[in-house]
Amino acid sequence: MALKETLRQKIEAFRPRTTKLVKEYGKVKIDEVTIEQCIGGARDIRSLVTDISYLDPQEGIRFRGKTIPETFACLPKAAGSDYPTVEAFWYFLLTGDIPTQADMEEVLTEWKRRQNVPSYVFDTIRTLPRDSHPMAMLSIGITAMQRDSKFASLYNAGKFSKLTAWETVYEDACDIVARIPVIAAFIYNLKYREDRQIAIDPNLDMGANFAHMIGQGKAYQDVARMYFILHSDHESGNVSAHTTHLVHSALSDPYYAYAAGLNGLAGPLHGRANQEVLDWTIKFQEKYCKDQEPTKELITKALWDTLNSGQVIPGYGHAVLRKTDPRYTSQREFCQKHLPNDPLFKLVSMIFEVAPGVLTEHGKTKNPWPNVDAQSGVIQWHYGVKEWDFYTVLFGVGRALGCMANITWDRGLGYAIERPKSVTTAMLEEWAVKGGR
Ligand code: CMX
Repeated sequence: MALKETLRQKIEAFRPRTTKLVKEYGKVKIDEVTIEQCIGGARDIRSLVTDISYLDPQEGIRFRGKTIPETFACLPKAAGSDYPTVEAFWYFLLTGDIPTQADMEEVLTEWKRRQNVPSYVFDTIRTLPRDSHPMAMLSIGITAMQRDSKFASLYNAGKFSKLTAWETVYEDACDIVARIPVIAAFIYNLKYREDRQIAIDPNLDMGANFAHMIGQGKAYQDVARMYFILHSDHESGNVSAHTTHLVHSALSDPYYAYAAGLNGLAGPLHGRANQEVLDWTIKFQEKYCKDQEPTKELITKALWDTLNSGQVIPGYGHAVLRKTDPRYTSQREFCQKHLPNDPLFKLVSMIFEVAPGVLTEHGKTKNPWPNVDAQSGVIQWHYGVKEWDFYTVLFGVGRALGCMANITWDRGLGYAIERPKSVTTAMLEEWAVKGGR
């Protein structure tokens, strides 16, 4: 396949850069660590490398050097759509090159070949209680597929080689990104559509096929494409990307690694925030807006009630960003174009006007601006995907693209097992008195 060959050339051409940095400049300092960072979640410590995306605190994410609007503009589009196919984006994330139409179609054909999920995966998910969280179902589905891992087979056969192991990681990565939307659609139909499953349409690209498989029409196709691309990657330190990288660094195969990443994504401070946002907003509507229109005063009160009860405002704040998340802005622009009069969108827009001020007055968060999760659920809700505990699964389908592209490169460049050093509290106390280590 041409993509794999392109990737091979790129990885081989790139390797000497990493080798040279370690060999010749390995002792050059690029950061120092404070006690606050050590206790406070390693915030901002530069200790991970990725060339797939970079997150600037002011500007937001760039995929392979391009902003979100630039990314959407430069890639081949789905037929009759303003949005690129997810397949085109995958090629771009992996290689950094803008695919031609032919490159994109090759990925499309390749994913069709790979997307048949073994029936035992569905059987495994079906045995779970129907009220299991869909993220638990997704994670179990990915773990169940581990027996198919080509990387694990290679390792078990004693054929692991540092130079070529990335090839089977790539194979697993492609299988996972091709199959995960099919598993997600299965979970959706199992949980919310009385197990009425819809077969794959082999003529559709990934986003359109996902729309088809959850019983959605044409209008939702771009929602799926946009959603999966926007949620794909956010450099390497976030919980899902970092967990996937960490677990794979032990040479656990991509199935184990991504199931672990999904388990991290399921946390309310990370991917589950999109579910929490909808929950918060709908409860607000039910409590305050039965007989009246929402007002800024009512929203202000509800936000303070949340803060005063010790909870966070979901969808606001970020560990790295210090401005409105461009992934929020991109989805907001979609709403302004396609659903400007949706009452929930209007309410979310009003929250956007009020929440940053409330959070600033509250005085704790370093970033009072909205993140990706503040806007995403509204779009799903508008198109009839109202089961908000499913929203993190959608995030997980998109995040697979970034995590899988990253671990393919991790193996290509032979990154080491991750193993930071821990210290004791007594050591920190001693160094605190001495003013340093
Ligand atoms: N509402 C209330 N308080 C908030 C807050 C929010 N939205 N965001 C941050 N804070 C608080 C923190 O809880 C922390 O309080 P303590 O000092 O009492 O522990 C303080 O402000 C400082 O936090 P910070 O340095 O600004 O933010 P962190 O890097 O620690 O955390 C994040 C980042 C995203 C976990 C946090 O902003 C948050 O909890 N936001 C709400 C949940 C959310 O939307 N998560 C999704 C993020 C995007 C994603 O990964 O999907």
